[in-house]
Amino acid sequence: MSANGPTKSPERLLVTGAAGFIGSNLVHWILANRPNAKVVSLDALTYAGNLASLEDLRDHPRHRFVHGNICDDALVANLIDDGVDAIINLAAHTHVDRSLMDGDEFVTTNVGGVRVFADAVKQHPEIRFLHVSTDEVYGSQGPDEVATESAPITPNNPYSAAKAGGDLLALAYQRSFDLDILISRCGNNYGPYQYPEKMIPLFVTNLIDGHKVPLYGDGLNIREWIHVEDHCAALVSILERGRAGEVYNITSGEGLTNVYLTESILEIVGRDKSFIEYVDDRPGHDRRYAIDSAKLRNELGWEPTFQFDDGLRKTVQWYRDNEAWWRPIKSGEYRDYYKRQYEAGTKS
Ligand code: NAD
Ligand code: TDX
Repeated sequence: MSANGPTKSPERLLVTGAAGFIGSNLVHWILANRPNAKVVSLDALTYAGNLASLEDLRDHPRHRFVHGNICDDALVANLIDDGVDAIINLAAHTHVDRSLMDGDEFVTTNVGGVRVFADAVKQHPEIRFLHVSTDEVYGSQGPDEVATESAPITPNNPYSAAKAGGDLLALAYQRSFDLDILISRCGNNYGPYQYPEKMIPLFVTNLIDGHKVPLYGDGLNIREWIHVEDHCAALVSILERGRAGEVYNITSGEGLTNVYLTESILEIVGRDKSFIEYVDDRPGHDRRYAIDSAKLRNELGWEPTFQFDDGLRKTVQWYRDNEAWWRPIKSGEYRDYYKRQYEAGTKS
């Protein structure tokens, strides 16, 4: 691959965080849409990693699952020695509320894990490394602000600060050693296989079971929501045609308040507003995320395909049809779902 981007689709891919929400969707997307691609899925199977999300790929001839940690230099080196053209790094600790309780694993994986791959591609500069990041690194935007890729990095919670650290480290290695490293930054994803601690699957599954939904603060925080399949298509475009050293924002541009989103979910599931329970706000809760994806759209021709209302209906239906996927999760750790929020004592 040249510094101007690969000349053809990379065929031997290492996808990390592949048993998580976006990772499992991405592995399915690649195997379905890139008939020559072979995928090695690496995942530590933390609480958020679920092999059930890859179950149908168990005997797939172009897929192999490896249980392991991205912070393990020797394991990563061995996987690379097996033959890898490109790495897509999604492995991370991802839940903001958890990062507020204990930031340790966030720094270890979200910063330290990126260092492992940066050093690995320093030894193998022929490998393209796409590091998957988030709009949260730009911090909260004012009412009329929209962050482009050159906006200041001003994260406000331990999760996003650790993601920002990983981004900066990846970019520093790219510049220092002229490596084939790129970064994507996406808004909030929704769709199948999302762990029911995140807002949409938490609210949908609570409402299916007749439980209330905990809305933080005044509910007027704004997030831009994108269907996970649109994110996957964008990642593959960036991997195949993005320019080394560049950052690409990914967004649908559909910014919604949490109240609007909650009422949309209530309507689809068939519950009234009495199912909303306003609870204490998340500490440091970013008011509004808004990013500009003109670079991705103009340079690589990517466009989202899902219209939010339709994508949300399909997603609710997926959780209705796949109780066998989420019930085991909720019946254990999430039995007392919102009482656990801020169990470290920050919630009054
Ligand atoms: P997720 O929590 O559902 O999945 C993360 C996966 O990473 C899990 O399977 C977990 O087991 C694995 N993992 C964690 N630490 C690991 C380690 N040290 N080694 C190997 N595997 C490890 O998260 P997600 O929502 O699928 O997010 C994936 C990536 O996309 C993250 O990097 C996240 O920052 C980024 N992102 C997510 C969103 C979103 O809305 N979900 C938006 C933008 C960017
Ligand atoms: O119970 C809840 N009640 C509530 O009001 C939860 C879990 C969330 N919220 C609010 C907080 C946010 O304003 O809903 C919004 C969305 O919350 P999350 O689903 O936790 O997502 P967010 O904090 O925005 O971060 C997500 O998007 C960016 C992902 O978790 C990150 O991994 C990604 O980088």
